[in-house]
Amino acid sequence: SDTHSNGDSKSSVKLPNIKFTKLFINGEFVDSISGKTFETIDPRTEEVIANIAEGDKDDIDLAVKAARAAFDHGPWPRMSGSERGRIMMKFVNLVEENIEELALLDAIDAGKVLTYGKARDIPFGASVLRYYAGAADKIHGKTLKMSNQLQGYTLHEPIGVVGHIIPWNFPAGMFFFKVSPAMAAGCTMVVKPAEQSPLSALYCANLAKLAGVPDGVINVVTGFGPTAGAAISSHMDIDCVSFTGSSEVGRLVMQAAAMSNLKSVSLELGGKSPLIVFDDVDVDSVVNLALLGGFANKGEFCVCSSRIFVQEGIYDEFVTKFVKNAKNITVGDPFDPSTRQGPQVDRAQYEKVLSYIEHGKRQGATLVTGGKPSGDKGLYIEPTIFTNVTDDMLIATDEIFGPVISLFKFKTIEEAIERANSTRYGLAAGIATNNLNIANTVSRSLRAGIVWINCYLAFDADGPYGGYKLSGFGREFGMEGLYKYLQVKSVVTPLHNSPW
Ligand code: TXE
Repeated sequence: SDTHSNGDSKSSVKLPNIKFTKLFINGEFVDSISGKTFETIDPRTEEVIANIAEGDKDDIDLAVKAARAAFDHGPWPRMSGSERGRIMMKFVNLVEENIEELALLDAIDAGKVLTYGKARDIPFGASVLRYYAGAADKIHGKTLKMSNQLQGYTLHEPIGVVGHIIPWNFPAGMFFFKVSPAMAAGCTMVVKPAEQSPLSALYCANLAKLAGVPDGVINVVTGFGPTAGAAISSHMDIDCVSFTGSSEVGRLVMQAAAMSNLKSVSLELGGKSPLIVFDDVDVDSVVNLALLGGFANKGEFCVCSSRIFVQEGIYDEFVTKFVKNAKNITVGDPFDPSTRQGPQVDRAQYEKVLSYIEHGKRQGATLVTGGKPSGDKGLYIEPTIFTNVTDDMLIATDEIFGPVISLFKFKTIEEAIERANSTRYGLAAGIATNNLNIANTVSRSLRAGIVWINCYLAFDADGPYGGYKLSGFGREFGMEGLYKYLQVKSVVTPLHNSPW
């Protein structure tokens, strides 16, 4: 198609230099104990980018030992918050000097559009690290005026050794979302990047070392979910696991945590987020918002507005404009500056998306644009839109995690709220209206962890977000994002004349 860019300017494309392919344990890059490696694949071509050390249970054990020693005896949890913050700021500065390199790694490893990586993903990851660097010396408890002539205070202590299991849709960004609050809290950690996209986390580990983060504070073990990932969730010496990924694996993680040492768990899982468009809006601008919300990062975004509800008065106009603009999205090589949508991350995801498209057609939805692979090689899929979708079709109920949007027509506010909420998930939602009362009423009624009014994907390091229902629990960003890495201890003392 004329909107597929093949990256013909290949000779001028700068590809990343792959420097780090080994596990990062106790401040050193090491081979896996088994000596095994796995291939990480370039989704533009399905060719091998590099062989990566394949960590499994034994390597996780080694990394946990390093993290435990750094927690029990190392300087990190013992230094003042401001000292930790100072080291984290050095880390941020290095990240900001390496924005291009990190964006290049995520582009080749996960098919993420380079220009967006440089302008948005990596700078946002850095802003999260900077936010928590600034929070590190603002962690404090309360004084408690108790009954019975007692007084108390609370101490907020780091929870201990944290396991972070991260997905592939925002490899570098997610690394910072996870490690930053845990670092500020004074925790030490083991990070397991997704097997599809291990490169940027290893690169970040090296930046942490250069910034002076003590050995053992951040360990990165690359490997597969059922081996390295499961070794984290079932580990007896990890105090907290923070997971982002599928709801299915989220259940396994929680089960393993329960059956091992009852480590605390936070889960950021899938979504099927609604965007509700009321008929008082300026259609052109909301069409652009909806394109962003629905197709950003090729739909590989847990908060994607994959269900768009449009009020009947503007429905036809909205559909026409939305489809026209979706057709203009340039799909192609993520290194090409004209590209807006890169390839799906791997063959499994690509096939999952195409099979949902088939379901949609088979169940009787109307395919209005897209619906098939884009280009003749690589894992590209055309931006796809369905209308005449009923709320119970698979394309309306399941997280597709690809560039596939369903459009629905609604009449009343009540109907919109009810249908928007009729999902197993509850991660994000959007409302487009100029009516303040409608915006406030609907935002209160939606069962979702973040509601965007007249914007979408408007994330900020200061704004907590996370799941309701099957989208998980626990919050990321903001001070709420820090609390899961802290234990609260009450210290109680009698006053003079206390019966104690
Ligand atoms: O996820 P997995 P997959 C959704 C999205 C996608 C689907 C499947 O719908 O299509 O999940 O993607 C590790 N114990 N999201 O299969 O398997 C794994 O190695 C411990 C939404 O890639 O959940 C990786 O590091 N860990 C999402 C991480 O879990 C295990 C982002 C996520 O992979 C494990 C990604 C196990 N038994 C997918 N099995 C979001 N919320 O943004 C796997 N892992």
